[in-house]
Amino acid sequence: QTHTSDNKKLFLATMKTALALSSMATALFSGTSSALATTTTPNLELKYFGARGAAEPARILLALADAKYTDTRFEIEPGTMKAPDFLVAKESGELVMNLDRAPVLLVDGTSLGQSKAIERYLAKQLGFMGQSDLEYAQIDCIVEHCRDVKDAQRRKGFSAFHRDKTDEEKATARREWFDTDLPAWLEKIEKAVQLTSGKDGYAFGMENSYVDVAIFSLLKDCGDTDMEDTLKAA
Ligand SMILES: N[C@@H](CCC(=O)N[C@@H](CS)C(=O)NCC(=O)O)C(=O)O
Repeated sequence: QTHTSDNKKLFLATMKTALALSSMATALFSGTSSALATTTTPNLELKYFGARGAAEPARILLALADAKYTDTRFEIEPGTMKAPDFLVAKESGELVMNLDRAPVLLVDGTSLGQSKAIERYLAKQLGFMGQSDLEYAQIDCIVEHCRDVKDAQRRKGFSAFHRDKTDEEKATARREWFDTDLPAWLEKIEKAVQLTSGKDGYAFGMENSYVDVAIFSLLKDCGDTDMEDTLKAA
């Protein structure tokens, strides 16, 4: 079961929204990955829940490269949040490399855990990590900035998962985040990207890179409740 074209269609549709910073990511699917043409992609299987979550950037990288892979999804039962196939996979030892969690990527049968390690591996394999060790590090650097922003948002603690705050405290934290904190982060990232972008629409150099995927994930792959405010902050 491959979801490459569905993923691509979803992206093309959602990327139509105009954004300042994420105009970098608008061209995400218009280019091709140069390295892919010369690289033989191994047999890949990505195992994750039937949700975007921690696997989506990896799926995006695979879709961008038109790479074939098996997209195994542990479906979550509506209402109960239970995923019986996940429990089966966990019991059978399939998820040991991510400490009994998902995602796990199988590369010709070899198991790899940790979503960020999976993303880096795929980005490198599929030609989205630049042309040299230094470019790799520059790309990695900006991707880590995007991770810092996500971590900072989590620390702000206004999502439904945070039960230690009152609704009023959450509303205040939320307002601060979207009115002040997030715009300040994005302004800084935009300055960094101005140093690495080689062409309008690309955050690094002149073609799609892992940075475009990270920026897209940051701005366009957040939950529905945060989407409008995130886009406004951008
Ligand atoms: N740092 C790990 C975190 C993995 C993780 O926490 N996965 C969650 C889903 S996003 C999970 O499998 N939760 C189910 C469980 O722990 O039982 C990664 O990025 O891969």
